[in-house]
Amino acid sequence: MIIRHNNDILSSEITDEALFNQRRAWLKGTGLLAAGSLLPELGQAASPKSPFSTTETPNSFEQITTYNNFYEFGTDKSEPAENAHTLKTRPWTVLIDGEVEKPIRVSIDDILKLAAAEERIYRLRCVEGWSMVIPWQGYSLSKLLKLVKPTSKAKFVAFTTLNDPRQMPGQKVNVLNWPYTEGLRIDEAMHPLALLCTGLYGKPLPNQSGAPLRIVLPWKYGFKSAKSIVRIQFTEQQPPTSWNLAAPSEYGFYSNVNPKVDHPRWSQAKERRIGEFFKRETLMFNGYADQVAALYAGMDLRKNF
Ligand SMILES: Nc1nc2c(c(=O)[nH]1)N[C@H]1C(S)=C(S)[C@@H](COP(=O)(O)O)O[C@H]1N2
Ligand SMILES: [Mo]
Repeated sequence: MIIRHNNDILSSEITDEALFNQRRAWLKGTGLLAAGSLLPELGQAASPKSPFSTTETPNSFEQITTYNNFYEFGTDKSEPAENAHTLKTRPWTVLIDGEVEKPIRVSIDDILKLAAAEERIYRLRCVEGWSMVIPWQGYSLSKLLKLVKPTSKAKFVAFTTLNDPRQMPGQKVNVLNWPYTEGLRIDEAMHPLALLCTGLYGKPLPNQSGAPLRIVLPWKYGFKSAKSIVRIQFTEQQPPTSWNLAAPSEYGFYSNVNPKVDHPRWSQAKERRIGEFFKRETLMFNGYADQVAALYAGMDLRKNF
């Protein structure tokens, strides 16, 4: 049953990916892609393409959905794809509360209706030293956050993943503090690059990728991009985060991609793109220095790693 289910998904996705790449190749040929014009219609993949997108060639759907970090479904890269079918993504609500005038609970269907999804092709740079290029779908996180009025005390935003060991068997193992939590400063969360992500390759997010919604912060190491979020909390104090709690000297609160600040156990100067053999140079803020460096003006990035 499970195997057949996976095969069904794969065959349809491969077709979409082939069309997606054909469409990109054709657009490049006509010069339309460089001009940044809207993509021609092609089912769900026909969302407008963001000016924030990288022009690098995306990894394949197969690579993106079979090489994952999602410890709630196991710590091996292949385990989320094998195990995440137990996650139930409907009904699904997100509680937005904390330092806000009026807390709200929104359903995933209302979140999907709130704004039109666009395609954002972002590099994802994992702190472990590998990277991928992924055509995400979604809209700026700020659009959802603006639904509530934060009080004057609010300085940070905390994100919490679902906590349910029956659906997420990896939570029975104490590798991290469950539920998975992450956090951002408000100005980081409101930055237009911060993506509220509901799909990839023009399809709803596969479970192993963080269905039904996750965030993607392309200028930060991958672990800041929390998956399967059920709660967004405005806080006065910097919120605790799972990786920082697990190893505070290795994983800081900011975790901006920075080739000049090494992890205590390895260099961050280079990365291996999944599917490639030779390493590439890692770019400051993962290539988004022009857009985000101002957020950290005057900060010692060695101390605030
Ligand atoms: N809830 C949750 N979110 C998570 C993780 C996790 O284990 N649990 N892993 C993080 C890490 S380390 C990375 S690199 C990215 C991986 O995203 P991907 O599998 O979609 O490439 O998800 C991040 N979000
Ligand atoms: Mo990661």
